[in-house]
Amino acid sequence: MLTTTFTTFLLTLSALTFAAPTTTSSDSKLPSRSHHAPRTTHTVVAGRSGLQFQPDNIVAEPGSIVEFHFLPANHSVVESSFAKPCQPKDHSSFFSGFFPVPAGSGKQSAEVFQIEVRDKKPIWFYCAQNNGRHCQSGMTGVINQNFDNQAFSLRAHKEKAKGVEGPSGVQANVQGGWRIPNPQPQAGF
Ligand SMILES: *[C@@H]1O[C@H](CO)[C@@H](O)[C@H](O)[C@H]1NC(C)=O
Ligand SMILES: [Cu+2]
Repeated sequence: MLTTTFTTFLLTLSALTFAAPTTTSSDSKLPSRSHHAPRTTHTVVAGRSGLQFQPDNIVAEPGSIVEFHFLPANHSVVESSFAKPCQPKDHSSFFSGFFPVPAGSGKQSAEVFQIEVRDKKPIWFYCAQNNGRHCQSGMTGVINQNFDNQAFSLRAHKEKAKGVEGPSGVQANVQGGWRIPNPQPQAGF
């Protein structure tokens, strides 16, 4: 009798375990989306047609996602300020890490880096690859530029970046976003 009850208990337990919702590893790194409408995702490609992000001037609503894809050879994305290109804005600036992709492979990185846009303030970013001085050579961009003030335009920022003499800075660790398996490996080609 006792054994039967115990067996029933175990069966119930395993049924419950089975019924528990499963999450994929990529979902588990993202904030819960269950009570929101699907988010808009803006795709940005690093390294297509040379040292640039495409697009490099993005308008994105708060709550949307910007998803960086990386083509050959070895790019990254870091948040900077307008005034100091090629350097992390502060200790909390996002950093994707580097994405080495063999040149001529016809592929993009197996992972992407996503950030969430939290408000309408401009977000400046650059690639921190010093081998070839990517930031100084044009690999900078902005989300939600202030179009009313040309003193703070992407063009003005790129001019400043050209003049940066020292190397670009990185953060110690990947932070400020989600490095996840590439959900759209054809995006950007
Ligand atoms: C990619 O670039 C980073 C930064 O320059 C470097 O540390 C890393 O070794 C590079 N990886 C490859 C595979 O070239
Ligand atoms: Cu780069």
